[in-house]
Amino acid sequence: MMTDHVTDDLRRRFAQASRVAVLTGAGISAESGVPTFRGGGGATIWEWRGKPVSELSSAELLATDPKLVWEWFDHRRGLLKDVKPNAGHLALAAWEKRFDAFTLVTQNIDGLHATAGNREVIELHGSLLRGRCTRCGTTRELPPPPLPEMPPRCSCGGLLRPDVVLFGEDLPPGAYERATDAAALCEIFFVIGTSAVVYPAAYLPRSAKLAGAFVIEVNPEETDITPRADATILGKAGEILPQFDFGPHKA
Ligand code: BJW
Ligand code: ZN
Repeated sequence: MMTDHVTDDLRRRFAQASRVAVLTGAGISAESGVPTFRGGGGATIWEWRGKPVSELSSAELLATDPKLVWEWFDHRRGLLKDVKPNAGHLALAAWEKRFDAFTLVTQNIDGLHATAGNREVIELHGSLLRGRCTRCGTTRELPPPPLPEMPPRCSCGGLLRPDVVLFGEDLPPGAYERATDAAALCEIFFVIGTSAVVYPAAYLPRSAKLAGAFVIEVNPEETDITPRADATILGKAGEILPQFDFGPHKA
């Protein structure tokens, strides 16, 4: 089913559910002004300093030119400086309070779900706001950009790397497992603002569907998930998500 607004049937299902899981991607932050990776109408980062994102965010480049990779991430952190959560993020923060079981899984590294008020966020691809020591493994909050030291170091003397998951790297321990558990147990699975081409995140809506969840996609464009979703709402997250309300079924 394809629609451009939240229908009464979707609103009723939502109001009656008690277990909800959500997967978000770059599209949810688009209305806050954060560029997406692969289209969707707004600003999109394809390349920076003449290199494509796939090369910049790669383990190969990190091994050969960590300074350049840090400059790329520092540039991205600079873009986030004045960015605020939008109505889509805020709706998800309200959902967390409301449902008996609510799991928010994000591919985003911008930290905006936490800023919006979600207390538990499974960050599949890590965070732009943290570094991780390549010697002792400690993660630490980074100072605001620009970084004074490039590449930055841990107090143990080891080099820090961005605490993000680059192509070909494993996801943070346990993160994907917790996400698949939520996908298997939920009644409604939302896929919001993701092109769903990056794995293993893109398996989550598929596994939720196989486990019997009702899958609702929110995206201004059709994606690979659209033919598999029970409903696709063609629209912007910040406009669509606040249209879901909880109805009278719970006090
Ligand atoms: C709106 C909107 C609005 C606009 N409202 N919506 C199985 C099959 C095939 C390949 C693989 C596979 N398993 C693993 C792979 C390899 C690889 C992969 O998936 N490659 C594919 C690209 C082919 N995956 C990996 O390497 C992963 N690791 C892994 O699997 O480890 C195990 C392993 C190790 C070694 C060997 C083999 C296996 C790791 C993936 C890490 C991805 N990292 C990135 C970069 C992070 C750092 C950085 O930011 O630079 O994460 S890639 C990039 O894409 C970023 C994103 O999180 C990710 C997903 O993008 P997302 O969020 O979907 O954004 P967009 O831009 O694509 O889409 C935006 C959407 O929003 C659009 O649809 C718009 O329409 C929509 N939109 N405005 C709502 N207002
Ligand atoms: Zn260290």
